[in-house]
Amino acid sequence: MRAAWPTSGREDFPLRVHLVNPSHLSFGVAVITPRWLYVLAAATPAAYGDPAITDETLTVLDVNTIGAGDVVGIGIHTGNALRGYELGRAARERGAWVVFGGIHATLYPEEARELGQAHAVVRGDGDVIWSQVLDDCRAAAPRPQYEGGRIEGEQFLRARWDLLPKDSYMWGSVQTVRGCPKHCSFCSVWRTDGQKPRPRTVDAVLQEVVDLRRRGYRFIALADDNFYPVSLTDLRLAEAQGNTARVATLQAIRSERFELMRRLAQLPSDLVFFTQITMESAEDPEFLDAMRNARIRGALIGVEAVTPEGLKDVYKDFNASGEQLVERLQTFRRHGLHVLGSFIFGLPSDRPATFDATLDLAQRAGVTFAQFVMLTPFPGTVDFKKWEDTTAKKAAPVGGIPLARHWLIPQALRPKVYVPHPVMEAEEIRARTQQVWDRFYSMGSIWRRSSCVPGLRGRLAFIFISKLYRQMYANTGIATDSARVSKAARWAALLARPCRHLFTADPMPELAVPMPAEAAVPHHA
Ligand code: B12
Ligand code: SF4
Repeated sequence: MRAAWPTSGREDFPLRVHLVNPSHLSFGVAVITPRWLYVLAAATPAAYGDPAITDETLTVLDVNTIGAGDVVGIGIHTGNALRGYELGRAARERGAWVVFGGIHATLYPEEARELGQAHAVVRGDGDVIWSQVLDDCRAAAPRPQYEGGRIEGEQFLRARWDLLPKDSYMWGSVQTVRGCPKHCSFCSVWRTDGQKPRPRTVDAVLQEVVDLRRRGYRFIALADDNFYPVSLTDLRLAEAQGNTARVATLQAIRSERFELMRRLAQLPSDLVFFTQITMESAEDPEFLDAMRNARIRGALIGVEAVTPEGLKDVYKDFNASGEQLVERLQTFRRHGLHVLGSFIFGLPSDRPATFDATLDLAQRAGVTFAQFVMLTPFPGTVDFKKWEDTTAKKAAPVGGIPLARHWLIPQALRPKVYVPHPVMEAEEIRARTQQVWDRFYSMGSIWRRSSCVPGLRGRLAFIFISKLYRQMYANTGIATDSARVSKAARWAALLARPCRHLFTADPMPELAVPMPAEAAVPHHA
């Protein structure tokens, strides 16, 4: 029987829109709001009513809420595609129109139709095309594929934060720019989102941040591919080439970034932002200072490797290595920015000694948090293509699934390391990676790092958050069997609840959007 619907009363318009973020692990509380759900909710015309939103990182979808003729939108990245397909099949069985979108569906639309039984797949950005898809479903004539494309920054919609469930997330998420001019070999962003930065307008970003703060969110992830889309080197190169048009474009983007940070700085002082940024920004003290003033307190920095050979492996020559790397990472700390260093293990140039060397560098460089991921060939990347052609096509299937479609292999059978290494066995890489996590997040190390926050309460909060981070990312990601994954998930769920309270603030319903810098200056005749 179809479950009762809380926002019924639209008997004249029975079609319901469901948006589902798939996950095979549910924690009850989640760290960051999955932005796409609330952007697609904003793209849903009012005539369809408020969509029913399910984020499975909180709770599993109750398929009984889906009725015949409803539209079920499922967003997938590679890591949750398998669960997404299960949901697609379940929704189709209930007679609903099934629509897939997100980065993985963009790369493999055929797969979503075949395994997820999608009636339609949206490739690229959903903001503009979604209403068309809904109208076609309503007319019982959805097209198999829609091209959402790469829309311009001004077309990005403001997320519907009014639909957020209560007491569920620690951080809000707001995007300020999409696309990244770099071309790292393990990353798909520059290929799917493009290398041309597409910044949103400053006003649109500010309105969303204020909306979230009004609701009591004071921690906000700026969910950008790269918060620093124009480096000083880019500017110097364009100038040296005498390319005045490019210099003007780059300058305009840079100025707008500063304008954004000036306006963020006018917001309440309890706001805390976190973003992702390239290491080159360490050469730009003016930018780092503006970030600090805007209360951008931390950033994920893709360090990836600590040796020049490792950086070459991933086409990231613009990063520093060795002692210069330590110095660059410390620069962020000097400018008041905490670093979440992201390191990759399993690169062809890695050796057993690389693990200790990486841990040692991370500790000496004073990074506040770190993640140690194992090289995974994500579709859409240069690495994937190379791996597919050289290794995957020749490998034996796992559980009947070709290795080149590793995300379709059931979780319990999934290999932990995909790329064969010239000198180390897969298990050695996994075990050494796990050891590095264990040592970086040992109680002693966390306690030492916790001195970066004032007061005993602050230090205790830091310990909680470090342990939560470790449980959510290391233990659920690289544990070798599903029993350990479930245990880690239970621990994470247990830690998550008290952690959430550390992030909340009293709502500020009266908070106004700060005026642009010029307008804020009083004019005297
Ligand atoms: C923020 C972010 C995170 C946050 C996520 C927080 C959260 N709760 O959402 C954190 C830090 C936790 C994270 C973690 C990881 N991430 Co991440 N992340 C991002 C990032 C930078 C932005 C995502 C975002 O919010 N975008 C804004 C929204 C509005 O855009 P969107 O999701 O693309 O949605 C639009 C369209 O895709 C489309 N759409 C999406 N869904 C649907 C559904 C339907 C029905 C329709 C019609 C349209 C549609 O419309 C939307 C609006 O335009 C992206 C980069 C990127 N450019 O996407 C990487 C990215 C998604 N992450 C990636 C990866 C690899 C990871 C990790 C595996 C990293 C790691 N090694 O640990 C983990 C995995 C986490 C997990 N649970 O599995 C990859 C995914 C690659 C792939 N092929 O799947 C990306 C693309 C980055 C990259 N370097 O390649 N990530
Ligand atoms: S890893 Fe970061 S810097 Fe490299 S292309 Fe992807 S988003 Fe850009």
